[in-house]
Amino acid sequence: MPETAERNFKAGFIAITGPPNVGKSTLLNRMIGQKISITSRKPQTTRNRIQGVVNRPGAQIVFIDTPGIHRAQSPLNARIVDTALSAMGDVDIVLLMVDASSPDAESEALLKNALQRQNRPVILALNKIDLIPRQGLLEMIDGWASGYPFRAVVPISAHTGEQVETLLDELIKLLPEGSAFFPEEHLTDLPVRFLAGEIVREKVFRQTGEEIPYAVAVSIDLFREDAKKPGLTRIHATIHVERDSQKGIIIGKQGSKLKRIGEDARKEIEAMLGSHVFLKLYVRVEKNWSRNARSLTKFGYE
Ligand SMILES: Nc1nc2c(ncn2[C@@H]2O[C@H](COP(=O)(O)OP(=O)(O)OP(=O)(O)O)[C@@H](O)[C@H]2O)c(=O)[nH]1
Ligand SMILES: [Mg+2]
Repeated sequence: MPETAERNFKAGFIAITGPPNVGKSTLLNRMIGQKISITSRKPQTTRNRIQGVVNRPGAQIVFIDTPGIHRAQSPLNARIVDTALSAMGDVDIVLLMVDASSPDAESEALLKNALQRQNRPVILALNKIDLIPRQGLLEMIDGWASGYPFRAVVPISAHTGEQVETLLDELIKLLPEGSAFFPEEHLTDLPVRFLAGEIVREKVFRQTGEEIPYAVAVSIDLFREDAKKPGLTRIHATIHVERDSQKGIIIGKQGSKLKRIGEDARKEIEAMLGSHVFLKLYVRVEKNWSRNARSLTKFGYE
């Protein structure tokens, strides 16, 4: 009998949900031990469901990292929030994460509301405890625990890793018994082509100011191994923006910004693929794509 079919083995699906920017993707990457979900200081970095598989002795957890829940104003954000809310419907357990160092009352209220409408067990993670004094922590835990019947409340730091294994233990306790869904080496169901596009989008998020990231979508137009040079992958990606002025900002003075974005992305894609990469970036204006239903679908925001 394979190890994963042992009696008492536990396996199940857990959605990581919470307001934007609280550290959901950082936690997923830390638990997996590899970066599969892009992160940045800006809210609304994650736009799709990102599936990542975590194996521990006796258990396999399939995590679904989701976009941050907030009161969406734009059509793009409305789709993104729908994606996040619907992920909660398909899982065994919900992991709600909030930022202990910076409460977001409006999004937290939205989330409590959404949680009350479904009857899945919920565990609360209070993240970023590395940023706050320890004295207030107990009071904060009590405050949250009195407002909702969480199955556990665990203060953590996704950044330093503090208490992350404790959180995993609490989650595993609630998992249903069953055999593993995936072989151990399977970390994600995301194709490398999608991940490459996400890495480019992350570099744009990290290297541009306030408004640009939200106007950006990335498509991969070519992704193939060079026929003449084994070990070299050729990738062409297009950064779509909404206006000419945004195109100028992404390209930068004499192409300097685009060059930096390309270099950073290439290094990370090379590490992911374990091969050399030739990355060619294009910038294209697609007027108001984020308000257009067809463009949203085209760029993968279902
Ligand atoms: N100090 C500190 N920073 C953290 C911690 N966890 C995440 N961060 C930072 O918080 C920012 C947001 O992290 P993300 O993981 O992108 O947050 P998210 O919840 O996935 O955000 P969205 O996808 O936009 O909803 C990044 O700059 C992270 O480095 C933590 O435990 N401590
Ligand atoms: Mg995220």
